[in-house]
Amino acid sequence: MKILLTHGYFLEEDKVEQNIMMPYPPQGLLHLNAYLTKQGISSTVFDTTFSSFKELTSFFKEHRPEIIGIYCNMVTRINIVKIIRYIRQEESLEKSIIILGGPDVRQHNVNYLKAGADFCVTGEGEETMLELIMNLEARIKDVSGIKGITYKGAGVDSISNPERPFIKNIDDLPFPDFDRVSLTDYFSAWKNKHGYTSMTISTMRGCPYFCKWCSKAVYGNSYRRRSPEKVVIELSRLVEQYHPDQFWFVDDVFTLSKSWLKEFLHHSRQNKLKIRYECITRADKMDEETVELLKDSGCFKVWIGGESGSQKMLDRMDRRVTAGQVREMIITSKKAGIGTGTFLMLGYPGETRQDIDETVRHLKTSKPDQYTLTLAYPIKGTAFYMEVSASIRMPVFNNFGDYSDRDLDFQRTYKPAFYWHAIRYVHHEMEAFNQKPYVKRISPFFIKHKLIAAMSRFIMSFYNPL
Ligand code: B12
Ligand code: SF4
Repeated sequence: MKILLTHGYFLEEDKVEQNIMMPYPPQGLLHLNAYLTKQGISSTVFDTTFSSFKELTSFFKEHRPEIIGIYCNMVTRINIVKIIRYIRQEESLEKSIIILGGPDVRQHNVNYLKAGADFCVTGEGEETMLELIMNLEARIKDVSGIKGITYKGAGVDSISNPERPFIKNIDDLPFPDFDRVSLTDYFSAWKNKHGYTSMTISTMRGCPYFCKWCSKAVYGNSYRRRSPEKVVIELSRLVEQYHPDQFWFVDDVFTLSKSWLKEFLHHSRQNKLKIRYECITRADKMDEETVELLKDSGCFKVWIGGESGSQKMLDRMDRRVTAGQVREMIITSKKAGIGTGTFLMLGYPGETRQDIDETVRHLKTSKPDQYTLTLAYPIKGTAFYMEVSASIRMPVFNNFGDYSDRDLDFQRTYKPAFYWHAIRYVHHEMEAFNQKPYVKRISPFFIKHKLIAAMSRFIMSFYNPL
């Protein structure tokens, strides 16, 4: 059977990313493709990132794939539904079977089936996709024995088979093949914007923590890790084949295991692997020794989950880390010469003006090189979503396929407009703070930022908790 794997992210539609310009190939599809190839099943990857809806549909019409596998996340949902509807109304694709996978599927499988998909694969995709394809190729209609799928049943909207257990040894999985996408397009985009190139690699699946807002739809709370030897072999091949200037480890908590990191460094040295990389981790899984290991193995930037400078908020999120630990590890990493970034969010339930002030103080004390600030949004399936579900306001166009979870609003501490000013306040306060000391008091930039920050903070004071 002709099998096509694709997704629904089009860079041309994403104005924000066009400005940031740090695109990466779709790892999930490449992992799936590599696994199927190893099992003797050939599949084509159509990477939509640098393409368009029109090009994708022309490809469909020209090649008429019998199986179309699509990766779905909450943001691309809108395009995925559009793609499904297109396939369903296109006569030449009448026989195409649509299989969906990825993080958005678990909570919305019934909606995706209603939109026209045939199968939804929850969790890890490799083994389920293989079994499903083998069934379809053998024209076996009974799929009741295939774990991890949801499908339409006679007289019912959906039937969900039991969950598939996680793959025990992820070292057995083949390396993704980046030749299946146009890496040249990715590298050109990076080079033009930043002057260097970057690639991703995944070494772990799952995370054993319980942060209430985090979606665990694919890998749950499992923690499985590839051996450092295998990771070094994959990295060495990628360096030899593609010569990227740096890597991003897409792992949830890169420093979760210190012994893994030690072995990783050991094997990197043994194989004379020299890379530059950035990674994400938690402050409670770091100490001075970890920072040294990061540095010695090539880490140039560590992103440390921060979320809030207020301990009250961290506890409400069930982060299981202290704001002090986060500050300490940002400072320690900087001292060791590693760049630092931290993620912050505003508008989590229970957050007050005082908590936002604490977040600003937290940033001023730890001085990370970079931070991101997001207005908290509840992803379906998370504990955060459950907590606020009674007050969730659906977007005006609330048909599935018209909105993503990012568009969901709920009753926060203050009215929505408050957060517009709060985000402005944090950004401008920090811009002013980050001006070089000698120009601080006279620079027009400093004065501008300070004025906007003061005005925003002043306006914030007029809002009372609802
Ligand atoms: C890397 C990453 C990104 C990169 C993506 C780069 C790229 N092109 O790969 C960037 C920075 C762009 C990004 C952005 C966002 N991300 Co992100 N990201 C991740 C991260 C850390 C790793 C993804 C990854 O590569 N995993 C490794 C691969 C192998 O796993 P996988 O993709 O899940 O694939 C497996 C299965 O899903 C399945 N599968 C995948 N595709 C298919 C297709 C078929 C047909 C089948 C059957 C199965 C299948 O099989 C695969 C192998 O088992 C995950 C967290 C995580 N640990 O997974 C979050 C995650 C996917 N991101 C998330 C979010 C929320 C976002 C943003 C919305 C954030 C924001 N506010 O902007 C944006 C959305 C961007 C967009 N427009 O699509 C959420 C998704 C939640 C959800 N329910 O949809 C996650 C799960 C983080 C979290 N825990 O909350 N992200
Ligand atoms: S936010 Fe990070 S540490 Fe927390 S559960 Fe998600 S992946 Fe794990």
